[in-house]
Amino acid sequence: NRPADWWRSAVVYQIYPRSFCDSNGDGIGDIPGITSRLDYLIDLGVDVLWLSPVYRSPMDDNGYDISDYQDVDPLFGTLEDLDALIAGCHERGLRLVMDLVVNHTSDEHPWFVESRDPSSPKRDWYWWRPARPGHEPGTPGAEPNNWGAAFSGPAWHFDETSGEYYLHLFSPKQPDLNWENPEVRQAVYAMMRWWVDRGVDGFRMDVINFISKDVTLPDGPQGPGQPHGSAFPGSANGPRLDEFLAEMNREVGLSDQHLLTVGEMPGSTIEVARRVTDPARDELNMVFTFEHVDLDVAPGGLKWDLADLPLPVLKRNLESWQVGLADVGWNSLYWNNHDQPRAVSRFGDDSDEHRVHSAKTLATVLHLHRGTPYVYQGEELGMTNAGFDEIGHYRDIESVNYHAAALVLGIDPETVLRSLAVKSRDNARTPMQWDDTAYGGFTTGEPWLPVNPNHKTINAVAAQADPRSVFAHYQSLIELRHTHPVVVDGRFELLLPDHEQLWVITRTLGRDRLLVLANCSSYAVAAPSDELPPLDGAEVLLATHPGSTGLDLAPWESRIYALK
Ligand code: TEU
Ligand code: CA
Repeated sequence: NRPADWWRSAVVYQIYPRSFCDSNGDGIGDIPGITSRLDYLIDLGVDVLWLSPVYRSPMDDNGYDISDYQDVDPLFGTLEDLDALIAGCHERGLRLVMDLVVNHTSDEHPWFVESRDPSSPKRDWYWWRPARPGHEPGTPGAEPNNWGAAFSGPAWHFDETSGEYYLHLFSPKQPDLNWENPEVRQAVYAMMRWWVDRGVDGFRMDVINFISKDVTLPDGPQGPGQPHGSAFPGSANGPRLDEFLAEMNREVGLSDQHLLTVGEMPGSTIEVARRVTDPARDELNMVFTFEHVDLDVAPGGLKWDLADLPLPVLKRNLESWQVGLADVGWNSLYWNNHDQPRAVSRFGDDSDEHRVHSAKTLATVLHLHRGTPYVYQGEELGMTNAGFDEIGHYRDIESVNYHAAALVLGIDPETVLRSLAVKSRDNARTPMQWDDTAYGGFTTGEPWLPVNPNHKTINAVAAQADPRSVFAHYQSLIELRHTHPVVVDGRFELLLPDHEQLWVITRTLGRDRLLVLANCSSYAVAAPSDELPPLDGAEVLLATHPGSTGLDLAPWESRIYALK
């Protein structure tokens, strides 16, 4: 029931279950809540639902630390609830993609519990290493190596049971699986087949380029004053990545069954993506690159070290991926997810004056690139960053740990709070804003994370009633993709690459030629007519400012033209 390559013309909607819709008043979103909102997704027009983890988990990293891959955590509901959601999707023509988190498990997974016994047959399912006294992780000359973990601290944790250390690239409660061990790989494939048999239509694969590491576990670069070295490049994009992905594809029937597969690949390059998404290699359909969401970082700094981002730098990065994958493979397209701040606050202008236009224009630009677009819950409403101004509001382990570590490093609290306000993952995790009632209609209880007070005006009910809403604009973009092959397959070209305010692209397929003219700034700008194709007589397919036709563009004004 899945045609070949169906995912090339699809639009994927990501749901972070904890924050989408609470059906039982405990303040935490759940699976029955999602099922109750499927008609909203049909109204938006999306084709696929990517569900962030709902598996049994201690919730150290909000479900990306899994203790049972084949059961649903009671917080989110039951396996029967999930079967009902899958059925609810399929009867509406929606497809459901699960989040596959297999670079690591929870430390409470039975596999790891068993592995802690040095004599158990599962000892080699994880990365266990000794460290000589005086060379403990985090000390100069650290053993097994100098890697730091993504959520602060060393990437090695001491285990009393065996007196050895285990590797965790994320929290100590997320031990890395050893994919060099064929037993690990077969256990993962068996679990994947179990989900495919249950009716899922694909997988989003969490940090999947980390499953192949440099098995010598070499030290990473360590700047002066940095307590740990980088886990890159040793922990990712290793020599067996293609081998493992091709084996997974064969063993699970990913290509045979036309399943949608998207690999999340922090630190991957276009060169890796060309290999991994090459259809002839039967590995994955597409990957999530991190290059464009790592651009607004001070050189050599962490995500918290803020830097401005000139538009030409952003434009050229997306262009490089368009060009790099034009003749082989396929792109994913995203501004947001549960790990990134809200696009309209980060790349747009979330002031009352410009929020709607900038959200629409950012969507127009992204959705007119070549690839499969991903819409993150609330992005279609123009939801904004959280606006938290005290550490007590934050819940995310990455943010809370960074705050503590930064204070120890002597960084002043105001700077830390400023960094969190701009980049914390909690910015994307405030509850979905359904209506203007208490807690935005997300819950009848106390929400696990504060609801943004702007839900009074930014909410789904208001948006669905307003033909000029961001929601309506996303509906039009999705409809355009479903009705115009040039949007899916047209050759991409970036015009005026160095212009600081204008983002101008064309898409060409046979005689069909679209042009996007976008003012991605909060200032009016005059587009240089001599550097644009002739626009007179061209049809405007979608515009933020209907009726506005001249080349003097208002702040955040954009138009999609069908050229003659
Ligand atoms: O994210 C991978 C990842 O690298 C992100 O943690 C990213 O580097 C960071 O959040 C940016 O600040 C995946 C999941 O999407 C994320 O939610 C998990 O925390 C992580 O893997 C571990 O499973
Ligand atoms: Ca609930």
